[in-house]
Amino acid sequence: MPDTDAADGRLIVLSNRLPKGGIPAGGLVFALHEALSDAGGIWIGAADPGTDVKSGLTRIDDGTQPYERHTFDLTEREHEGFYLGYSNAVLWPLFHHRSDLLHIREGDFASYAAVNARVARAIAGIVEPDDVIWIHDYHFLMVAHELRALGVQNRIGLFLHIPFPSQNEIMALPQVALLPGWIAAHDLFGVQTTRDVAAVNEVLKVDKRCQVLADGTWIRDSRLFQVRSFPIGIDADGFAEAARTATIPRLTLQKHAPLLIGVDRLDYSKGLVHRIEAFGAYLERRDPGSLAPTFLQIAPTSRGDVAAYQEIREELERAAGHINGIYAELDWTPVRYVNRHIDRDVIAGLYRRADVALVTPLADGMNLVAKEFVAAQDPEDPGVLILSHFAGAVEQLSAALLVNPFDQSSFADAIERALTMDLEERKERHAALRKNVFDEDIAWWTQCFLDRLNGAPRSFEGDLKSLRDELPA
Ligand code: ADQ
Repeated sequence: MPDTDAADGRLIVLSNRLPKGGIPAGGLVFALHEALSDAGGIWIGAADPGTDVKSGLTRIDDGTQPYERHTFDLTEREHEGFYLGYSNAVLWPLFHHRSDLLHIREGDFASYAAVNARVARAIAGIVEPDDVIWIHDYHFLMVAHELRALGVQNRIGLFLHIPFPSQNEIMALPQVALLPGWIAAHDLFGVQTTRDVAAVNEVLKVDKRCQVLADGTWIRDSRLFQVRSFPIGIDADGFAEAARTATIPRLTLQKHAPLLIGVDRLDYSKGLVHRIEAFGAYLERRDPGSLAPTFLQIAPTSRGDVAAYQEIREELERAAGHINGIYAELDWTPVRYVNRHIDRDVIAGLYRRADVALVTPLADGMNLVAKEFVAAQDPEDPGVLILSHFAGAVEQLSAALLVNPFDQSSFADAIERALTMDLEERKERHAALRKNVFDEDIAWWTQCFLDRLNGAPRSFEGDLKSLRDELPA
């Protein structure tokens, strides 16, 4: 059999962002913090861009955590080319099915490749034989490939937080021919959903050097690697507790008026304009004698220096203003749009206060807001989750009211149904959703990924036929 011994060395985590102060409760950062606290190890992330760049790592030496934290430097130009350019104006739109927003500029890929290579050299300089390397997201698709070129043999896993595009869409990436080699450099390439696994497999099938074995393991140039889905979860217990105990500001709604909520980074993938327009379509048909609903959309600006993000912000403001212009009364503002970061506990309390959540992205790797909303509800009187078919969360949360955000009329139907759903149906749907959110939480996700990475079959030097005979079918 190929060597499948679990490594018991340190964990080395690479993510673009590194928490520099305290560790926020809940969420991915908290999960990685827990995993590192258990295994011991090193967390590596980008420093703020500057002009002076060192090639190695700089340790943040504040002694607050039971593991090491290191940053790598980025020049202003690398921030522009690697981060704003190739990562967020090429990979992000392409992987979210928005090739119309692709902004391919000369030099950005060179910057991405240079940063990935420098980070790989820095990791190669500190890695010890038993260490396990866990890379996060689309910013670092080439790091494992660079590490292998430097002779690093350690187990390397990558988790992609965003969706994977179709074979047809990926053809718009100038570096498409290199992609199978980047993927194959990992022992484990993790994605959010089974449909992402299928999409990665389509891309690998086109590569003549890749072959798939009966159990789904891939082999390329004698290297074995796996592509698997690991739907990310949340700290469900922590979130539920925060929701129960949160103090939220007074919302000054009309008495008994229903509250709908949306919480998203201000990103074109989140479907914010479609959502507001669907709410407008619902208002148009609603019985004027019924209680006046308010839709609270919390959407802090993100990546504000990428052009497409400035545009979506303007579109959202226009759409919200338009609906309010038609329907607002002296004592009723139908759409409330809050463009700022809100404390997690207040968000938790708002979810619990809300009657309906609109989680309706046009494309999303998972969408944690859907799970947070479910965890925050009172099981005896739960709110209704309206969830887009295009959120990765739909594979687990099929008991939500599912919508196609592009179809305004059926979206408005779903809002009407959510606002009028009886308690029995709300409880039934919520119980199914809740079970999933609590069973498959963030600790479950971390464990699944690391167990699979530690047990992944390694590179195989023998002949392919005997390998096929040995692997389980
Ligand atoms: P994101 O695109 O950032 O993450 P999401 O999964 O929705 O999307 O997570 C957003 C988080 O930010 C949630 O925890 C939410 O509560 C919080 N948040 C949003 N708006 C906020 C505000 N105004 N104030 C405070 N907090 C706010 C990427 C992928 C997702 C994937 C995650 C994790 O795009 O598909 O689910 O990674 O893998």
